[in-house]
Amino acid sequence: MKAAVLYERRTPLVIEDLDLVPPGPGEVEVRLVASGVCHSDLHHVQRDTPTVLPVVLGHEGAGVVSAVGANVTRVKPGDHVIIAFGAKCGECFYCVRGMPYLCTPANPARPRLARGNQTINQFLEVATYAERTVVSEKNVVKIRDDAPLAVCSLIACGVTTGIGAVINTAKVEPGSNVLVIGTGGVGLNVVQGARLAGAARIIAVDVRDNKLEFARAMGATHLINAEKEDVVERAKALTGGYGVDYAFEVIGNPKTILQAYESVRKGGVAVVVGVADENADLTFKPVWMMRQAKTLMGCAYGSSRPQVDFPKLVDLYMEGRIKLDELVTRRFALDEINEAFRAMEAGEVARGILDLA
Ligand code: PAD
Ligand code: ZN
Repeated sequence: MKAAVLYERRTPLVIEDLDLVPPGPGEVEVRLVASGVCHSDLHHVQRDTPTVLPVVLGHEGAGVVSAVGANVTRVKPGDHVIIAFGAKCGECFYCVRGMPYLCTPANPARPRLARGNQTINQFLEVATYAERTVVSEKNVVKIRDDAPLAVCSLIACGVTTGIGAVINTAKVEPGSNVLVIGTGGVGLNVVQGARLAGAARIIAVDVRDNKLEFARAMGATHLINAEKEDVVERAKALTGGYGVDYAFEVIGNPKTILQAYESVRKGGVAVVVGVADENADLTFKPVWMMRQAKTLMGCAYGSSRPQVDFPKLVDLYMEGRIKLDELVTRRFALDEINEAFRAMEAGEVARGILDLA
């Protein structure tokens, strides 16, 4: 089966024919229909990260179960599933406390991909830039058959992370003023999460006007182009001089994390969704923490519980309460993955998806 392999940092992914193991006990094989292209994948191409190469990237996938191993009870062949990334053991310190997004399993998953004698790793235990994948049954979430699988792939990361950051992590109350810095594939979902939560002002910040227009379509009430205006000053001016109740940083840049923190009012909350470089540092004056009683918090995977949250998000989409189709501004074939990365970096797309079926 074909998959996109990263052999070396800062080089293009290579489309290869790989061997995929048949599903073992507790594992399932999924024929992928689509995978969203997330900036988190590109980070591992461009940055030095702990991810071990060679690796098949991709972590925003959905498809149809094609085979199941022994003792699998959660799904059967033919079921439509969205694949949750990262270990989801269900038994570790974090999983039993309802925080599967922090799962720290006792044992790593077995190798499932190879090219001849060479083992190829699965990014985040899912590897969705491929025609098929084998994952733990704990990583698949069955969804209703009438939901279009291709756009539902976005629920595997961007949608769940963005909406989850608002609803689960920050718990934004109706009437709040919300700032979203970086309105790409994930940030646009923070915008629609804020709309869903009943936020009053939803102030979108980006450096590109086309991204700000996407943000308007997702529910932003005010737009700030950070290249042309001072973000902190504008955020304060739009909130009676106080600052916003909640700010979300969805880029992964220490400068914009600080901007988020400075834009919130006393007692407000700044949430870091963006993934910063491994070696990045952030300096700020801790006296603010007390004097202004602000909170700076992190958000992994929208603090989500995929088995609970994915089907709910699918229902919200099917009822017209959240938008997915509008996020998909371009579709690519698997062998166009490097072009999909380029388009994302150039800011041309809201979210790109790979059609894999
Ligand atoms: P994206 O490239 O689609 O969006 C990033 C956006 O930020 C683009 O619209 C840029 O124009 C904009 N931008 C860049 N620099 C600035 C700036 N200085 N000021 C304002 N806007 C700017 O990426 P994405 O939405 O796929 O991912 C965004 C980040 O979120 C990235 O770091 C990714 O790794 C992270 C992420 N985190 C989680 C999580 O669990 N916390 C999940 C998924 C993605
Ligand atoms: Zn992602």
